[in-house]
Amino acid sequence: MSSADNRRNVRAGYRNGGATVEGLIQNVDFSHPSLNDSLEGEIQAFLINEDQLHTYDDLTKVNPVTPTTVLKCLQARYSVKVFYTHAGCTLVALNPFQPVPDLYSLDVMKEYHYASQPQEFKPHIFIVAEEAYRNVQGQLEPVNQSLVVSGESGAGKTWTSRCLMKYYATVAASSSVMKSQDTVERIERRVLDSNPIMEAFGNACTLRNNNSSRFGKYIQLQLDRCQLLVGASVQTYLLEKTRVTCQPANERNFHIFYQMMKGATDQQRKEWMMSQDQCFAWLPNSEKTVEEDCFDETVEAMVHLGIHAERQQQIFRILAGILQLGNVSFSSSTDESQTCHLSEQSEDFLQRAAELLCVPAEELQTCLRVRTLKAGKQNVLKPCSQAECSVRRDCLAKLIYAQLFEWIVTFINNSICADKSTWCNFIGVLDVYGFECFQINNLEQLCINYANEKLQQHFVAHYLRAQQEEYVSEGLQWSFVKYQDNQSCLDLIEGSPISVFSLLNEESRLNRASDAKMFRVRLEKELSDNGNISWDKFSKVPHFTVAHYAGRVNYQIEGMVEKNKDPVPAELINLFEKSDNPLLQEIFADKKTENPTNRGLSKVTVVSKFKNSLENLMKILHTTTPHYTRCIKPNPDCKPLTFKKEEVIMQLEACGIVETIHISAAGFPIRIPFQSFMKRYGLIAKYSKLRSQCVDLEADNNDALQQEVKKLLGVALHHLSSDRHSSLVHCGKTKVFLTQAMLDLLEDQRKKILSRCAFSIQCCWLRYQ
Ligand code: AOV
Ligand code: MG
Repeated sequence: MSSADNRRNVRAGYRNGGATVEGLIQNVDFSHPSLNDSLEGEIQAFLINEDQLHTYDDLTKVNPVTPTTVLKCLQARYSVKVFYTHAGCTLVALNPFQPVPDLYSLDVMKEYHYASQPQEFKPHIFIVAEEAYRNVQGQLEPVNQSLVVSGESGAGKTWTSRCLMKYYATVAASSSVMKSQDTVERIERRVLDSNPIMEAFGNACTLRNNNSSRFGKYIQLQLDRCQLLVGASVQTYLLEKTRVTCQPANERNFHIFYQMMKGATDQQRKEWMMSQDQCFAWLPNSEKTVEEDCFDETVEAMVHLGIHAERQQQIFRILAGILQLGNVSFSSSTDESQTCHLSEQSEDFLQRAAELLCVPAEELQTCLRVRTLKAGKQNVLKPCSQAECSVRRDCLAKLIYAQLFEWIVTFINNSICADKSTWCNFIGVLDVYGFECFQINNLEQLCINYANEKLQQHFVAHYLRAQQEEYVSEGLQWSFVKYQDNQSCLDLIEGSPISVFSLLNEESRLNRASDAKMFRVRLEKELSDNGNISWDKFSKVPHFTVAHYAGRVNYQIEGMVEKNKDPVPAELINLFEKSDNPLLQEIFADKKTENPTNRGLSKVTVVSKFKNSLENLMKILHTTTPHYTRCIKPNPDCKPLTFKKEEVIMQLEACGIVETIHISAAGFPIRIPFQSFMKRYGLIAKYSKLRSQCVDLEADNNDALQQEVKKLLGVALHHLSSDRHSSLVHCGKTKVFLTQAMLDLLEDQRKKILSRCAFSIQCCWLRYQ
């Protein structure tokens, strides 16, 4: 092409599409030296070198990949205070158990957010955050994202989720927010403030974690067309409400009660009838102080979210009422009627509870002590035994607390959720309770561990299985990496027709007197051929053991059926919907609509409800692009900077990290359909000096497209041997499969062409003028 032609084309370029660089370069010929020679260094195999282990920021670079080498690498990094490491598609986060100065500062956020290639920076949770954020907009098409944070109890999931939310509240906020640290406000502020409230009401100090989440949550951060955060919505999962009335040894009740005890003013104490030296049966270990005992922060967050002072008073009076109720005890009667009485001092506590909960004391007492049975059209009153009275008292407290929690979550949602017309995509952050195995485990742990099995299955299905199956269906040469599939454990727990849940539900419906015994007998009889369940034949305590992906857990059967039924006496609902506390009235009115039979028994069992809510969650997750972060707890005692190999290796093995690394290392994590691929990278062939290889961007059928893609790849990789091609990129039947190195290479070439074009145009333009 003559330079005059060239100048003409430049002029035409300006006229036809001068607004974009690509418009400018139409038909302009640029000959330039070979585009790339930088790749060689990037793709060399890393052989294990012990001194350098801490420098490997992606475990796929460790060679060979074995549990031992991976462990060594993580340990080496931990010892030099590097807490994040990539493992292919997953990010491994080791818990430092101490604040790490400046790791999460505004400056660091900016660094990752404004980087052209954040992946080139040190591994960090902000890389995952930024990747999801850029994905929403989509190089190819916008798609919702999910950040799935998993790991055992105390591993750092909630901490990580908070970091993620803070990141988005900063980078996705209006531009002024990026300027200084503490100006996160308006909707961003409210979204962040939902955390301290939900944690105050839903977290507690357990043996594993001083701030253990006792509920699961999935928060969807809503983004508008400009990628700005305009709102959020929270979905919560099964609050462990038994904790209100029964705290395992050396554990505590929910934080909010201790916050009130410690943070109330004298005036508030008086109003809530709690003197400083009063002991509450349901507040064990109150001498223990944890970081989360921060009443002012909770109240401040409530104010920001719009829970006004009067409402707050109603909430705190309800909580104070629950504490008084916990001090009410019953003694059995010696007379014939078998009614039981309030034990000494309990009169006082009951009076106070009634006053705080705004119901008549007499009626409250009757509700706790007398059951109303329906006999035809008549009501028959039946006095309760001592044990029954206690059960009714506990049931009332749990019901009030759970309803209050639900009310708070709904309030938060009303306060932070944006109008559907204002947002178009979301980034979901999932933080559920981690895998738990205590000395005594019951229905709560079964549900928690079941939720973790579900998440593991999502990971296995999405990543380990789907990725490999796609390779095969696209005709790639691939030998399957074996991985631990947890389907059989899930079948055991939730499958049909017979599973632990189905038998539990059946026993709950049958309402037999000796349900624990019967449940155990049926489990043994009907599930004995499932390899994931076993029994210790010599144990006297009815139990069963489940082999979960993360370890074996012994579940106690006693009490399980009753917990699953979760009965609510109708008398209690009737009494509380008449309470003079407007909030109680409201939440009990809701309960009544939910339970219109008025028989007091919830028709839906706890496990059925939980299973449904998890299935809905999985459906949402399947429609999003997931990003996985695996939090690892480096030692069981939550000690700062302490790395216990046995602990870590168990967690790595349980979540299949080694298999993930194998698949990631050998695989092609990026896949782009032919058409989209040509659209983005076609110009590499078009403006290459290898003119003979110029590709046809208009190819319209799949075979032709495949041919053009192959040509394009030939151009992009012309300086590499064909062996190298196959380790970097594969042309499937409908998609191109790429490694990150290959994607970087293509992006690099594309960028070089575009900038060279821009430069040449400028030169031509100047000459032309
Ligand atoms: P979890 O959410 O995974 O457990 P958390 O997120 O509550 O665990 O973490 C436990 C504790 O570890 C936190 O309270 C912090 O003290 C500390 N921690 C975690 N991550 C970091 C970090 N990146 N930097 C500093 N400290 C950290 V549970 O909810 O129990 O499953 O039910
Ligand atoms: Mg947590």
